[in-house]
Amino acid sequence: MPIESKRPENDPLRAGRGALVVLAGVVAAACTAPGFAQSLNIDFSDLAGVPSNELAAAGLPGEWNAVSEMSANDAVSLVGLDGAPTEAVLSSNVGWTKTLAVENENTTGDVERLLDDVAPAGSDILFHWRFEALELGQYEVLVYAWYPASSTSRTMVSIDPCHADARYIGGPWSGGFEEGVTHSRFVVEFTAGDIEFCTAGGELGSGGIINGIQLVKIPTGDPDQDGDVDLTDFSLFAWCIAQPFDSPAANGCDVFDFDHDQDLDLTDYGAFTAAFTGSND
Ligand SMILES: [Ca+2]
Ligand SMILES: [Ca+2]
Ligand SMILES: [Ca+2]
Ligand SMILES: [Ca+2]
Repeated sequence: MPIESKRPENDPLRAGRGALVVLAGVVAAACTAPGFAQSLNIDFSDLAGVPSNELAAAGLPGEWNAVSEMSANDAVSLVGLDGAPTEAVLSSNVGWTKTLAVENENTTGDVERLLDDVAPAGSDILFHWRFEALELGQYEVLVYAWYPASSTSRTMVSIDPCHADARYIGGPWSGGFEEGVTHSRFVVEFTAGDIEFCTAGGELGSGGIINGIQLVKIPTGDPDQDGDVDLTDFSLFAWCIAQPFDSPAANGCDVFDFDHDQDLDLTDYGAFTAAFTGSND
């Protein structure tokens, strides 16, 4: 069931970090690294290239999984943003082996490597795309379905249940990634089973396409995933804030990076305290 969520505004207040690090030092020795957060980038087709890990698109920067063919219902293994293997897999109910590259004059570099090549995503039949073995939690699901050859073409994207809440993605290039034009954005809670979304042609008989997918795990402040944000979680926050700041994802600390700016600072601390519920026990 899709639910809405709101990100905190990006407002880095790095000046407060020193005090937090001191606090972190008190509890760091008692804690070990959590290994939770899980966000993923997927680029379909390497004909126009595969984006570098600098490209955030509408999600987060990091390694892009290159997927240039799929067999029906066969699971494709995925790496995380740090390039390390994850348990997560992607499958499609329809197999495909051919992809298409189309040069669009408005796109260059990493943007072109993501958008100027496409995989098929259904015509008047639905493609069911399924992520499994994800970590539990809330995710943004960003589905890129911008056809570089035509500003009038549309691809239907909908999320489970696959006939509800359909979006029709496409349109003239507006200078950057734009929800509704280059991609659709859904927020879903993953509790068990899978996250499934569907694609098809935007009009009966026309072909749908897909450029890529990003999953962005939404920070909860609850790394032990027991449904509360309490002092146990705080001790992990304190451990995390003492870690090198360029890699919260690598440490599994991005569960606390509420503003998704790849650091942990006073902004994230403020969001953490706002999320604090106390123990459920
Ligand atoms: Ca590509
Ligand atoms: Ca281009
Ligand atoms: Ca907790
Ligand atoms: Ca942050």
